Formats: sequence, C-alpha cells, structure tokens
Amino acid sequence: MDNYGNKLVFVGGMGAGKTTAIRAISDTEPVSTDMPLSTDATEEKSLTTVALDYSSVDLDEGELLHVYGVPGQKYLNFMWPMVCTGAIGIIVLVNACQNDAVDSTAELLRDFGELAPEASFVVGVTKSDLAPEFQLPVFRDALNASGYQVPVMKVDARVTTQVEFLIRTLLSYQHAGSQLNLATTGAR
Ligand SMILES: Nc1nc2c(ncn2[C@@H]2O[C@H](COP(=O)(O)OP(=O)(O)OP(=O)(O)O)[C@@H](O)[C@H]2O)c(=O)[nH]1
Ligand SMILES: [Mg+2]
Repeated sequence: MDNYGNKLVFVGGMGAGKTTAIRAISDTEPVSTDMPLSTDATEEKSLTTVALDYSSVDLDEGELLHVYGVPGQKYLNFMWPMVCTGAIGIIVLVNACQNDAVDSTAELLRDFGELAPEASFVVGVTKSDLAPEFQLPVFRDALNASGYQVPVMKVDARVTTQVEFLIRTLLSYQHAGSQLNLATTGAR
C-alpha cells in the first residue's frame, strides 16, 4: 500500500457531526474550512465546511492518525478520490433525525467502498438524543438488508470518549483484516 500513514476519513451529510467529531479527538487545533451558513443557520449550527477538515490525532502511545473530514454531498464528490487515497478507515456519520438515514448511509458505503476497497468501515449515528423514535437494531438490520455488514453504533460527536471508541472499533476491524463485506453480500 502507498505510504499515507494511518489515514482515516470522516464522511457524512451536512450537520452529521464530522467537524465536531474531529475537533473532539484533536490534540491540536484542527485545520478547518468552516464558513458561515448563509441560509439554514440555526443557533446550534451557524457554520458549514466548504472543503475539508484535517487533524492529526495521537490516539494510543505514538499511533499517529491523520484524520480528514469530507462532505458527503454528491456535488462535492470531486474531493472524495483524493481524500480517500490510501485511507485505512472510513467513518460514515449519519444524523439519526434524517428520514433517509438508511438510504443515504448505504449510498455513502457503496461510493466510498468503491473508492477505498482496502479500507475498513464503521457507521456512527449522531443526534440519537434528538430522535427518540430512532432504533439502532432496526437501522442496522435495514443496512444489512441493503448488503452492508459493518459495525454500527450511536455516537455523540461532541463527546471525545465516544468518538475515540468509534475509531478504536474501526482500527480493531482494520487490524483483524475485515474490509467492507461487499463481495459476499452482492451489494456491488
Ligand atoms: N444533540 C446532539 N448534537 C450533536 C450530536 N453530535 C453532534 N452534534 C451537534 O451537531 C452539530 C454538527 O455540526 P458539524 O460538526 O458542523 O457537522 P458537519 O458534519 O461538519 O457538517 P458540515 O460541515 O456542514 O457538512 C454541532 O452543532 C454539534 O454540536 C449529538 O449526538 N447530539
Ligand atoms: Mg463540517
């Protein structure tokens, strides 16, 4: 594999929590390209990432991770291949409040599975505290039914320990050699 070090990529729709998650695990000030939201601004979310997030994270004694965040919107997909090159792991974040949470997650798993076939994948569902009707087993079963057998967990992107746990899960899958299970499920 090309030598890009331990490169991880967060992807997800607007407001899924990519910038927040990267900030939560960063030891230093992340590189940010956030700009004020001209429309749709709320008291809680007034900024959006127009290009990328980047930070390096020293997770466990000297295991330096290079962490990128990239928007999941299709019209920004020209950035995906360059960000995914050499990535060992992809973290898909999805907002539990979204009606199309399953479909949009499956779509990102498909697109990024093609861009980074060597990478391991995990799905983090954010904002479940704001979506009392959200049920993780139902979401996971629906993803499985779409052909994606990946670790799925709830995560509050604001909470460092939860984001770190998500990344540790991803890394343990990567070290166990389990990549996105597309071939056997016929999702491709
Ligand atoms: N209540 C709640 N808020 C959350 C949770 N996770 C993240 N947030 C909030 O949701 C917002 C996420 O915003 P960002 O981190 O900018 O999202 P993003 O994915 O970078 O969005 P774009 O850059 O616009 O694509 C922030 O205001 C976070 O504080 C959660 O689990 N619960
Ligand atoms: Mg952002």
